[in-house]
Amino acid sequence: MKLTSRSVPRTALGAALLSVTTLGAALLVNAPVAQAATTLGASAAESGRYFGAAVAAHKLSDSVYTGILNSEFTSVTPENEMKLDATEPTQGQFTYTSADRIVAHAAARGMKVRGHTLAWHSQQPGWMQSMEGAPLRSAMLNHVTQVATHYRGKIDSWDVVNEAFADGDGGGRRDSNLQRTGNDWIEAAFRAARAADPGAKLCYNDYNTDDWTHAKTQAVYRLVQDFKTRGVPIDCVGFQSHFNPASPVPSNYQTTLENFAALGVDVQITELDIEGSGSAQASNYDRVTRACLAVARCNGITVWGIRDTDSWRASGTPLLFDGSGNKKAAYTSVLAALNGGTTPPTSTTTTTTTPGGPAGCTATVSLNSWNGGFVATVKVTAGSAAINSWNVTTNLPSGVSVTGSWNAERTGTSGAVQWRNAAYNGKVAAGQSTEFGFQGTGSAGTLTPGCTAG
Ligand code: 9MR
Repeated sequence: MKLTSRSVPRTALGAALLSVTTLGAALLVNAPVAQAATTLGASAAESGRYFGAAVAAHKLSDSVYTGILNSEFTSVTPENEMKLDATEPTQGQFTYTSADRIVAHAAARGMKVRGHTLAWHSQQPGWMQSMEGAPLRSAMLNHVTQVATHYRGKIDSWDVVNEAFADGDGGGRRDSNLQRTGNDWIEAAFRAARAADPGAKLCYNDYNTDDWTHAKTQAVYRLVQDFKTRGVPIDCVGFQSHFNPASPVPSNYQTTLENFAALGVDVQITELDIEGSGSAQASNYDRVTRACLAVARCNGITVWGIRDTDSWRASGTPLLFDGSGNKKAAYTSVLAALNGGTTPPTSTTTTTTTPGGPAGCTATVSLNSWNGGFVATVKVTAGSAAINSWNVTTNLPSGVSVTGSWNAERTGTSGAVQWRNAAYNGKVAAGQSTEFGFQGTGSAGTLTPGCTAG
C-alpha cells in the first residue's frame, strides 16, 4: 500500500511496527507547508530581524493605532519620550512616565525597544542649552548614566549619540555645545552608556548617511572604524533613512550598509519614511527592505510612525498605513519583500531579446516565489541605442493573478499582461536598465517576457 499522510492512522505513527524509514516518510508528508508570514513583524522574524515603529505614548489609547502596533510590529522606538528634554527637564530630576508607558507596552508583548536618544544637540532641556564646557560634559555624562541605568536590561539598542556630524561637503562634526566640550565627547558618551547598561547594543545614529559617496557618510564610517580600532564600545550604526524626492534612496544604499557592517557592527534602519504614494513609493520601500535583507548584519527596520497622519512629515504621506489605518501599496511591497527574502527563493531568470533595430530592448525577470505567491522583478535593458519608451508582455500561466505592481503601467491582471513604462522611466540610455515589479498569487512558473521599445 502506498503510504500517504491520509492513509497513516494517527495511532500507527506511534507504533513500533513502523520502521524508522517509514516513520520518517510519514512525518515528512505530514509536515506543514511553509506559509508566507502575514505581518511585518512575523515575516522579518523569519530571518531573525525585527520590524519596528516609532511610537508616541499619548497615542497608545487610540485603538486603531495600538491595534496595528500590536499586530504588525515587534520593536518600538519612543518618538520623543526618551529625549533629553523629556527625561531630564530640570537638571538632576528625571521623569520617565511617558517613556515607561511605552517600555511597559513593549515588554508585555515581547517587543524590543530601541532607546532614542541619550546625547543630541537638539531637544535639549533649557538648562542644558545654556551650558558649555566642563559642566556640560559632566551633565551630559550624568544624563547618559542615569537614563541608561534606569532602563538597564530593557533596551535592545540605544542611539547613544544622534546626529553629531555636519551636512555638506566637509565631512566634519556638527558644531554644538556638546561638540565644543571636546572632540572626544562621543566616545565618552559611549563608554558611559556601556558602563550603565552592558547588555544594550550601542548605536551611533544619523541621517544623510545613506549615500556611500557622501562626505558625511565617510566621516561617520571613519568614526566607527576608529572606535573599533581603539576598542571604544560601539555595536551598531543607525541609518535614519528619511527619503523624499529631494533626498531619494541612493543607488548605492546597500553598499553603504554592507561597508559599515564589514567594520564589525550591526546596521539598523532606524527612522524609515519615504514621501510619495502608490507604486513609486512602494518600489522605494521594496528597495530599502531588500537592501537590509541582503546584508546579514542589517538586523532590523524601524519606520518613523504608523499611519501617515502620525508622521512628522504627514503631508508627504511617507508611511505604510494611511490615516484610517489601511495598508498601503508600500505596506504590501515591504511584506512581499520580507517574505521573498526569507523564504528560500525559487529564482528563475529568462531572457528574450527583440532583435534588429537600434530601438531594441531586453527584458529579464527574477522571481522570488513561495507557496501561493511570488514577487517578480523585471529588468528592462536598452540595446545599442537609447530608447524613449518600452512595452513588456508577460504571459502568466492560468491561476496566476497580479495583485500589485510598481514602476510600470499595467493592462490586465492575468494571461498576457502588458506593461508600459511609467511617465518617469521610459527613457533608458543605450545599454542601461530600469526595473519594474509586480506581485501575484499562484505559481508563476517560468516567465519569458517579451520587450519592444520605442
Ligand atoms: O518625529 C519627531 C518629532 O515628533 C519631533 O517634533 C522632532 C523634534 O526634533 O523630532 C522628530 O524625530 C526626529 C528624530 O528624533 C531624530 N531624527 C529626525 C527625526 C525627525 O525630525
